[in-house]
Amino acid sequence: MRTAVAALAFSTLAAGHATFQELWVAGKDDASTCARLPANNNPVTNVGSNDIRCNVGGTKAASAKCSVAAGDTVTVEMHQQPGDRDCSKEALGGNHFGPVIVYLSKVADASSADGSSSWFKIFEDGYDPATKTWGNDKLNKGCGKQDVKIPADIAPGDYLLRAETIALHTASQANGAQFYMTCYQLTVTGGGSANPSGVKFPGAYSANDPGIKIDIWGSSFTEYKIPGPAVYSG
Ligand SMILES: [Cu+2]
Repeated sequence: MRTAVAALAFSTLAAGHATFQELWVAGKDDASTCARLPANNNPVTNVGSNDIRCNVGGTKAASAKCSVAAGDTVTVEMHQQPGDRDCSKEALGGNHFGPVIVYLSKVADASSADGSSSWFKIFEDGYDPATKTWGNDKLNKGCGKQDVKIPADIAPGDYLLRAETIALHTASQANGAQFYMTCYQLTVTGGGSANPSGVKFPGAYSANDPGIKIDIWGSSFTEYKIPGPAVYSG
């Protein structure tokens, strides 16, 4: 949400909205080859919908799976418009403040998995009250990119990686939080035998979670509780 005038002017263009659309593996740009690109850049707002798994259109297979060694770092990349990686533009538009969260789910085949399997969290960045910085402020400063370490001890095989940011600027209203997520198709090599327990989508989030229904603008806002389970770091 921007000013009223801007909101009117840009309402049909979904101003500020964005999608995670590229993936880097250990510093190599795999572009969008393994990203299940969402149908558009609008948010999901119903945490009880299956769209909360991999976004609208997110059951459609990507063209490939990205191969990543357990213990390596991947980088998810978000932009407002498909294929527009211009670093002078904000990744997610003004005021869409909120956390960045990343999950993995072990699946039989990352090309056909529907996201109904269980998800464990491998990264989260919420809000730093000392600097008043949100996780997605860092996306905006860093050309839409967020580094995430794949745990070194997880079992090899196919996974879906679910990258998410939640915009909280209107989250004081019921169902006002905006969820932006993309699933990436991975094949993890090496690793160990860990198979971390996880959560289901829908189910992991409730519309009334303190990190989902929240007024981030009021004077009572001082800290932020990131929704979902604890991070599994291996
Ligand atoms: Cu918005």
